[in-house]
Amino acid sequence: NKVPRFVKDNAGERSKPPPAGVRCFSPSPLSMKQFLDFGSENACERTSFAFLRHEVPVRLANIMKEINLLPDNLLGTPSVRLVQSWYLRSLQDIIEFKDKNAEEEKTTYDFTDAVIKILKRHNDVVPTMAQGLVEYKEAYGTDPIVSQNVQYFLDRFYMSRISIRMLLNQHTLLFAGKVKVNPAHPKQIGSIDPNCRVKDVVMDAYENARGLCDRYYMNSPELQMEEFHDGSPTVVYVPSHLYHMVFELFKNAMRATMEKYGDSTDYPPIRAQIALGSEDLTVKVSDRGGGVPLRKIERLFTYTYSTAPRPTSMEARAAPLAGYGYGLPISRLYARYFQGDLKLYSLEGYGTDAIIYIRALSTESIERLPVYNKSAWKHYKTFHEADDWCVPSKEPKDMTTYRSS
Ligand code: W6P
Repeated sequence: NKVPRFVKDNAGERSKPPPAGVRCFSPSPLSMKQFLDFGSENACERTSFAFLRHEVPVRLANIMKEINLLPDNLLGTPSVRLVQSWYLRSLQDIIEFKDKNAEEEKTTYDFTDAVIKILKRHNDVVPTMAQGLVEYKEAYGTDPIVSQNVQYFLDRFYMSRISIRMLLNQHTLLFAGKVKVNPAHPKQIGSIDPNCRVKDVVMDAYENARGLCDRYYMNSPELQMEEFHDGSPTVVYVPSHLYHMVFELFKNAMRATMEKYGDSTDYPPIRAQIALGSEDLTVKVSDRGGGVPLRKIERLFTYTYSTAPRPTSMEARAAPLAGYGYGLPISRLYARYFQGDLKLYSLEGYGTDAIIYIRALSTESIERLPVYNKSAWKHYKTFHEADDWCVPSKEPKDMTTYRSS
């Protein structure tokens, strides 16, 4: 074992549990309707500014408390330190506006400027955190307890990031230009489409995944699209989030199909089904790429499992469908962000169904946000005892012991 290189012991400070019930510092989840209201006629930049100058520091501070609970050796890696410094900077940048006069044009102008700077500063958080995990693994190897804590942390950390970027991005799209309408998407309210045609997004993602597949494998599976309704279902949703999810699913489905059928001339098509019910809008992407055994499904969503040194060679970069990376776990967070989910069901030896669940009703599409409290704190601090299920043994107990004669 190597000498720990990045240890800094501030565990005394960090082991204090959080105070109970300080509600004004808990994040406030927004509904789709509230997001749309910020973009409506009677809402203005000042309203958005007043909300964000409180809410953004709250969301930043909540997740910063959790960063501080990471194991010393991980928190001490240069990459995690760097990410931590970005969060501190951005928190300071926003807190600057605490006592500024919202009626002055300069204030709101400077604020929008600060928001843009923050979005840029945090652009590379995901690859940088991944690099931190690589640095940790190289120095200390892998450990199931740390891996479990990292999974818990990164799901919350990336969800927090998605939510903060959503807030900041809406503000810039609505108020950074002279007009509220986005010329590329005139019917959207910022990044939200009140009439998002799911089929169009699915088709677009398929075509783009297919382009990558064709380049890499010189061929690609067809798409078989099925809808079960007259007229194409629409939802109030963020099309770019839906695109991100289905694009990821198509890449995986195509890779599995191409790898299984190798050089054959035709491939089983990928099927996409879209269904709308009273509660759910469901998108199912099915492939016949041979499937994944149940034992290995969870790994597809595990950050520590998917963490490999970043491709540096041109060859590795050119492989567009290679490596699961963080695509699936982050896609699942996008689905969960507005109270949906993403699940994989596989039939090993045959193929895989990947299902995205989206809330059909915009009144139910409310941000799902992590909050730092005692229960979260316990997740990091709990001493992990032995599992309460037996370990299956390959060598069964010698049953002769129990012979009656
Ligand atoms: C596979 C593995 C996978 C992950 C996600 C989506 C589809 C598929 N197909 O074989």
